[in-house]
Amino acid sequence: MLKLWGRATSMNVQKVVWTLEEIGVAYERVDVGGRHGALDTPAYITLNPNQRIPTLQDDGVTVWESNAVVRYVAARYSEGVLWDRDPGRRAQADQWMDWMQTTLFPDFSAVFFAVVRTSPQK
Ligand SMILES: N[C@@H](CCC(=O)N[C@@H](CS)C(=O)NCC(=O)O)C(=O)O
Repeated sequence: MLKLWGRATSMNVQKVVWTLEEIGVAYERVDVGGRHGALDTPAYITLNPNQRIPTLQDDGVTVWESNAVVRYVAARYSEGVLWDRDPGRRAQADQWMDWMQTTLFPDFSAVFFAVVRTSPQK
């Protein structure tokens, strides 16, 4: 069965979970990262040398980097639905995924950590 490594509170894990649930493919999620730790174990580093989540294992294939994982799952299990056969239409999804990761997120994360993850006293 497909195995997804990463705590449920991670937005990068959540985007993979969302994709898997939309497709309806069976998977097992393993809590690692955050308070669960384990990202610095030799076994996990073998899977993902970045020591980050998510990481996906599927039938001999290991994929890390959340957008790559989403694309892999869509291509493998949802061809013609989430994985559009038309490259032009697929590029529309790709551009927003990559925009979020590379353009929006760096600015958004500064605000998020300052406002949501920092105590009011600080
Ligand atoms: N660009 C990477 C970012 C991965 C990332 O930074 N993941 C965070 C969680 S959102 C992480 O691993 N944090 C360490 C931890 O949870 O312990 C991706 O999209 O997969």
